[in-house]
Amino acid sequence: DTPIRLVDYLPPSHLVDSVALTFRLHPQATRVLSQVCLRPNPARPGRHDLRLDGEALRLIGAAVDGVPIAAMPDETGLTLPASSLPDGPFTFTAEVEIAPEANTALEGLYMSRGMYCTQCEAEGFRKITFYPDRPDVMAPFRVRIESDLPVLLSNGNEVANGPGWAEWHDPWPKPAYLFALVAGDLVAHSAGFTTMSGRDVALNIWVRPGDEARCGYAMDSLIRSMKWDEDVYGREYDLDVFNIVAVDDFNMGAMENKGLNIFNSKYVLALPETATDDDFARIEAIIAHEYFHNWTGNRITCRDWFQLCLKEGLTVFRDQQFSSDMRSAAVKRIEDVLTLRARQFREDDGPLAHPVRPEEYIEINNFYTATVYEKGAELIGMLKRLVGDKGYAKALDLYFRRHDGQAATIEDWLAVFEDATGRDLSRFKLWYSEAGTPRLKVTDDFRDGRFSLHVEQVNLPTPGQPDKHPKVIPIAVGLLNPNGDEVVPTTVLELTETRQSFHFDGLAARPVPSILRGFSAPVVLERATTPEERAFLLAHDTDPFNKWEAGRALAKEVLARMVTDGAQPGPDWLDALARVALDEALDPAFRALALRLPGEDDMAQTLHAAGHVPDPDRIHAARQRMAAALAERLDPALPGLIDALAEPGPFTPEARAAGRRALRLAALGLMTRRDGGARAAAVFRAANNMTEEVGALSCLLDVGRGQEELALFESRWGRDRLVMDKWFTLQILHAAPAEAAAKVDRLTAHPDFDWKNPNRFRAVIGALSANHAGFHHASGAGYRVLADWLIRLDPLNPQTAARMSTAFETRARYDADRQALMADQLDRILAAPALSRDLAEMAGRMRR
Ligand code: B3K
Ligand code: ZN
Repeated sequence: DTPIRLVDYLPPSHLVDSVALTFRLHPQATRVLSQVCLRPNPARPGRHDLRLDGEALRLIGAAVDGVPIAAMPDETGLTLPASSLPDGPFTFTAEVEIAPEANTALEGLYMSRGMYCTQCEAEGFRKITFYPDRPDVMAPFRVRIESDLPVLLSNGNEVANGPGWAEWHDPWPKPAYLFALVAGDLVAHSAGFTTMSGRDVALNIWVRPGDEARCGYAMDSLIRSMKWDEDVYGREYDLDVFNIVAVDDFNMGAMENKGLNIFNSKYVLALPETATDDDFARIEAIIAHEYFHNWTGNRITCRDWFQLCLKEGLTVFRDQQFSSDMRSAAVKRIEDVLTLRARQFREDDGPLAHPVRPEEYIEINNFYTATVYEKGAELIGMLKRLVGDKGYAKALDLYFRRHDGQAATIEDWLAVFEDATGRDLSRFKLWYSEAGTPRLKVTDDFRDGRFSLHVEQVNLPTPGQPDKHPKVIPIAVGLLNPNGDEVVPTTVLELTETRQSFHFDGLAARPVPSILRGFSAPVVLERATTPEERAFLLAHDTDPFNKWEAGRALAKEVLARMVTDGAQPGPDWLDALARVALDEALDPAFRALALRLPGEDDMAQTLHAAGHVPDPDRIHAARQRMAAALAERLDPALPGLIDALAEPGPFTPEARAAGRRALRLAALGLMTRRDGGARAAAVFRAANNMTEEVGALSCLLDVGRGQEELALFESRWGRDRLVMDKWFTLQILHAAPAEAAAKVDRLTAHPDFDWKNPNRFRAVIGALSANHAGFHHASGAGYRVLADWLIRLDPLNPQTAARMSTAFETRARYDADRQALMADQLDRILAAPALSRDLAEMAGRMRR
């Protein structure tokens, strides 16, 4: 397969003025009739062939302006020679047959437990009919669905219906990747919203009968999102109806199809008894994310798939803003940075590193990555910091005004900021084209009242990019007096060169700097500092992110020493952490985050960066000892903490209550290491919500107990798919390192292990790679069982198989034996017969 390159972009040969589709639904033989009105694109002068994408379609017949044509499709589509086409507007009609029931890839039109649904992003529409399937071809769609199923949905507004059919019209021109169709035996949880200009919008969340009582939180999140986008961005909804459908078989989280968002049911359905606080937070964020796409993605879309971050980075940034407004901004920022480091820094550090705007791909579905999404969002955050809140608001207004209805590029996006603020962003643009996480080396000195920070940026090579340039890096800094008061409030320093010094004058004493406040740039800060200084910042920093970060850095240093020299954690760290954990003046959610020990994969990454070869077993053992030491230090306070944090009254999913539960469970985890699990077993039995049920069970499994509770859980929830996913995951996640692979074998033999369901597959196989010491067990059994399952899944569902193969991306960190074992498995994958393009690209990049 040859790569597609950004430099080869050409505007489409033809534009589409309108599309009319008729679907005669049938599980094995759905007929799709299409009528596409096209005309030559004035931006591509001359006469051109028309290429229509189409895959796995049985062509029944096609015509141009009503005259049948003898068309012979190839593997990927159909070419209509220029000579056969009128030089003005014309209509292409076609009838094709497809088999949704046989579609296991879950891309295009497929079936999930008796219901028809679609997933077209990025290139799934070509599995539905022949069409110029590229995002810069936008058209209004009219859709007729014929089926005996009671609920028939498509994009836009419903214009007519009758027994066995319905017609939909979407007036907003859109690319084919935003097309959607749903047909099924569904019921709606409904509500309404009046927009700021007075338009009444019907809101429906469509689910299987029986699930309608689980939609309340998603609906509430949707209404808050709609209001927030009006208040903060001035963006209003633009159709009479907004439909959301929950689907059990879905490759990702959700999809922003115009007016008809399709969701993995996991991110819609929630009751206190079935969903954890994390589930509630994710539902809120994903509902918001997909809704926000209506403007950043749908009204303004991407010119080509290289521009994916234009919609994804911006929309992630917007959903992060929304969640921080709904919840605690400090806690949200810490959680986002934890994810960024765990997923994006990891990606940037290995063979899969790529720029936020990639320059080539083989399979675009492989580029829905943490780099495009999460680093893409960080770039927006940096831009906002550089131009200020007012400049950002002006730029966004201009963006919506200038590009509404268009398929835009990163150049367009940056030009809007330049035009709105007068700032030259040509250097900033490097963030979009160069991969890798910059390292900042910072030293300081103090002389005659002047405090200086000397900053050097190091941009290491990444695959295909040996030479890098210095980036524009906003570094938010504050200075604290030795007594803990802030002498210099947060100031943004702009690093633009490889080396630069910044000075602060008129200081009475040497201050303690708080650097990279709020994590103002996606970089690794390297600064030799003392544990005392970290403890000081943990106690006194006024910036909540850096307060947490100081404790985090301290914990990582302590843990690193425990791994490398077998040391025990000293009293200083334990005391500093205990003070934060027990400080009633602090937000419980923040205290819970402070108590969360660094993860094992994170430690492996950190140790590797510091020049060590990480040993997964030693990291695991050291982390266990660290938890035990912390439990011992906090022992006297734990029962009181657990009692005091019990929530009186009924469960509410809001952030305050969730924060209290998080701290309570953190304390329970420590207590379990002291009392043998008695308290956790009691909390498990008394729980009236899934957060505490699963939380207490995790505490028990973590110390090798909880078998009885697991059985109880299974008998209670055996018929609930979403809850049972948790049951599967927990057992793998908490399996002892030597037992993890065998546990996968046992659970994949369980009658409820439905490997064709992506949620269930991820619940087991995905959990294995999240068990660091288990996956990397020296026997190689973890690597083998993962490869076995990827090879098995790939022919059915290449997208999910390819995504999960990223477990191997950290190969280069480990010892030669483990590296060889992983390489063997990648070779096995690469040798699999009929390997998909998706998995071939991923395994190939990781094997290089
Ligand atoms: N845009 C979709 C992701 C599509 C993934 C295609 N493989 C969901 C989202 O980011 O909102
Ligand atoms: Zn998105």
